[in-house]
Amino acid sequence: MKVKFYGFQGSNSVYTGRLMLEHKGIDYKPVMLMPGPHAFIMLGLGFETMGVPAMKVDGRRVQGSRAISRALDEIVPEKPLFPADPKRRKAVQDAERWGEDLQNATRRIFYCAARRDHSAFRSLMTADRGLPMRAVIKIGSPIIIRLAAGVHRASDSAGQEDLELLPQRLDQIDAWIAEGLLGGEELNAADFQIAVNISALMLSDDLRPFIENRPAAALASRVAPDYHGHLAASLPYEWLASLRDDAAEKAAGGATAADHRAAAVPVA
Ligand SMILES: N[C@@H](CCC(=O)N[C@@H](CS)C(=O)NCC(=O)O)C(=O)O
Repeated sequence: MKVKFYGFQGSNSVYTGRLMLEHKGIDYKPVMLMPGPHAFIMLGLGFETMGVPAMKVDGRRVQGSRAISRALDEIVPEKPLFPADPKRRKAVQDAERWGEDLQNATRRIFYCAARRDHSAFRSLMTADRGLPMRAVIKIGSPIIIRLAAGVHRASDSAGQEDLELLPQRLDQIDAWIAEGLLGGEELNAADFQIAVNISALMLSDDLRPFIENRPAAALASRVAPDYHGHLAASLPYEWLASLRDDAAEKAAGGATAADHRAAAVPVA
């Protein structure tokens, strides 16, 4: 079997795809592209959209992390990414889809930070690349950031909303870990989809303090330990209010921000 895997350095969804290939023990040829021009290369190669990750398996094209997880279980049934039991399978599929929303939110937050500090973008996109690629990305980063933020609708208002929702999303991940849907003995497709994004968020000096003591952080370091790059603090202070409130409420006695919000709703 000949497998070619297309992506670019620093992408959260590409990292998910790579980890799943490695989990299956599949020998593959990585084709690492330059972010930006990758979009035209993907179309030129006959893929349906410009997005990565994607792979060719003996000439068959598979594009997108959720299509990749399904194709990998077809190709190599061992170490299944989706459990056989129908109820658990459905739960993993739903959590994986939910994880793709987290992936989109993570990308939008990243572009909001990168707009404010271009070195954050360069740090992720070139962590493992040689000098020539670093130089090209340094010159191209302002335009790539603008274009990619546009493609991914990473406006400031969208990023701010994603940060407001982050405590709820982290609580959901911690709850899934507690019930064994994530972080079990056998890793599943949702583990790979979700843990990568926790690792990505923890590259940010703004966000790491709100995540590092949670079960989600332990899952991230088990599943996705080698996300390289660094985002220095750059996000506006007020955008982190819901994370600060949530941390303060948890420190004050375990009641969650959601409990407080519910208590604040007047009962008719
Ligand atoms: N949700 C998709 C993500 C695809 C995606 O947006 N990939 C980015 C890289 S992080 C990309 O290629 N963006 C450029 C584009 O779609 O034009 C997946 O999980 O595969």
